[in-house]
Amino acid sequence: MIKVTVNGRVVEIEDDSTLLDASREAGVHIPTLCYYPRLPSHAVCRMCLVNVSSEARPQPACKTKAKDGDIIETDTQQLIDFRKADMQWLLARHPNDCIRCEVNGSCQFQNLVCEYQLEDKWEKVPRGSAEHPEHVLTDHTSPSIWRDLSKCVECGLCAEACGDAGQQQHVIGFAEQGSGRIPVTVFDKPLSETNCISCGQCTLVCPTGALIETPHWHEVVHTLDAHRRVSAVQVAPATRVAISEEFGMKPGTVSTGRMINALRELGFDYVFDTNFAADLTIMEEANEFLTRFKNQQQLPLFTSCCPGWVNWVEINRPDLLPHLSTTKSPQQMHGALTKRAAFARTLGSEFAEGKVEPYVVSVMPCTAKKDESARPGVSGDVDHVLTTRELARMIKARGIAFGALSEDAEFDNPLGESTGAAQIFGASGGVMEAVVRTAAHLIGKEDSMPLDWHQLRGVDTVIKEAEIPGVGKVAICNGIAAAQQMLKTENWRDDYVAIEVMACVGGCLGGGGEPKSMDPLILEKRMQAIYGIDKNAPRRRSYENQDIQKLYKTELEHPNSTKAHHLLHTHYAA
Ligand code: HC1
Ligand code: SF4
Repeated sequence: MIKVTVNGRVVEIEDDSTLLDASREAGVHIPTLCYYPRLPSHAVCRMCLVNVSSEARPQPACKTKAKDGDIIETDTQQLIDFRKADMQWLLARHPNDCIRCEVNGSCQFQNLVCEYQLEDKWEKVPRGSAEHPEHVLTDHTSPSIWRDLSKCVECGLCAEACGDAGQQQHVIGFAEQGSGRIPVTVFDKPLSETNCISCGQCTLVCPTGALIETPHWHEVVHTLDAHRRVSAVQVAPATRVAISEEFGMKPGTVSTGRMINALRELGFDYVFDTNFAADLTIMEEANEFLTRFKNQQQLPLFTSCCPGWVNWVEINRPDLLPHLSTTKSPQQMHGALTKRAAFARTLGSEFAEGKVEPYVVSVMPCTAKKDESARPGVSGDVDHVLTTRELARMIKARGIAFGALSEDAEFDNPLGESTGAAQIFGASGGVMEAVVRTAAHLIGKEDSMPLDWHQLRGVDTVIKEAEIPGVGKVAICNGIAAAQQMLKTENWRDDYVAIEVMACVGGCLGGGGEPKSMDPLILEKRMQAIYGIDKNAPRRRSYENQDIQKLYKTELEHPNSTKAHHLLHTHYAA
């Protein structure tokens, strides 16, 4: 440990801490635009410049390591003037149409302009217009991600998140030098024509509205307001452990009940749980795996509920498509059941026969789920996909006091019951653990196998593995970069019988549609909340879900039946 003094306060910090860590420890706030806890600091925005006694000149606090005995000053007039001048320059290049911007109220740049009370008084120099008018600034071609580079503050975080430090897709990189610097795609292609997998990690780190999820919430609000259609919403496992952050609650706060109540206040007629379909996915996928295992075909089986991963395989490794599970993702299963089966039937023959369709919305922590809902073969089963952030925007727009809502509420049925196994889908390793729990039952080894597979959990390990007695080794790729790393090894085909891949580190709880957070431990906190729900669940294996058992009896016959295949399985295309 070392001791430093920040604005007169002495604090003790870890040896390799930065000046920014020291300031935070001292309760001193320093503004940042290009800093994000899980990415390397590159100190380009200069907002965090501070004076430090061991250096002759001001240093960027996000990148500079603190030394024992340092005296740090963050608030001299010179530093404040420098920050203001820097922001003034950015303001002159910004469109400032905040009033209708999707991130109005949660934009780091807007917050700083307001805090420092800057006027938009310099001559405007719009992005891309002067030296390099050829760059495409607005791009709405992707079903998942919108770009508006007129709002870019050149922090570089999108390129980091998409590049070596993050997803390793390298779809976004910087072009030009100096004041014309701009993040572009290869050859300035629209995003829909690039190798973008729609993971949304670039939107998660963008401090402004330059990169956002393709917004659906306006249409959802208008459809609900008109109240002409019977409406149903499903909510993903990772949303309930993160949405509280949007309303100032402690990270890791579980808000299942508040969220259900908010969705009812927004006007949804039925509030269902994606977790129901996660249990059903397990029934189909565990049986699919055991059939492949018996026949020793198409092994290892890759999970396919992460659309970012499916996109990656289709774009980069179509030879692996036969390894993907054909089981639909829970989002799409739930949509199909709501629109065309179990639920539609409860509404009467008009609905069951498809003459009238319920309006179906899903709330997901993921931007790629928008993309997935438009895939050939499943398109139309989910009408609109909202990210966790968009749901929070809707709740705020309607003035619903989320924190004051009761936690006491239940999902509607028949598509609302679920087990702990479904809940852990939201964490990296969770899908595999859920498969193993039910597969153990199917092969008669439930009593000799553990329920908790701690080797498969956690956010820090890139590739996790476990030996399933009598079956073989399974692996978890924690992020798309981990999957790429595994596929470069020689032996993955022989080493494993099944592999789970989630494109975002941490799994869906780290998804590109989750609340933006500067908490370095945010993934751990959300993960703890997920396993807490599982631990306290009365049933923790998917096959124990009573409503799923009923569904097989009344409609689907048995897992992987012809009927189940028709409704619950899909295909992939290169
Ligand atoms: Fe996920 Fe899934 S777990 S993909 O991570 O299989 O998005 O939360 O809803 O579909 O259930 C996401 C989360 C989610 C699906 C499920
Ligand atoms: Fe890169 Fe993912 Fe953003 Fe696409 S969505 S540009 S792959 S970070």
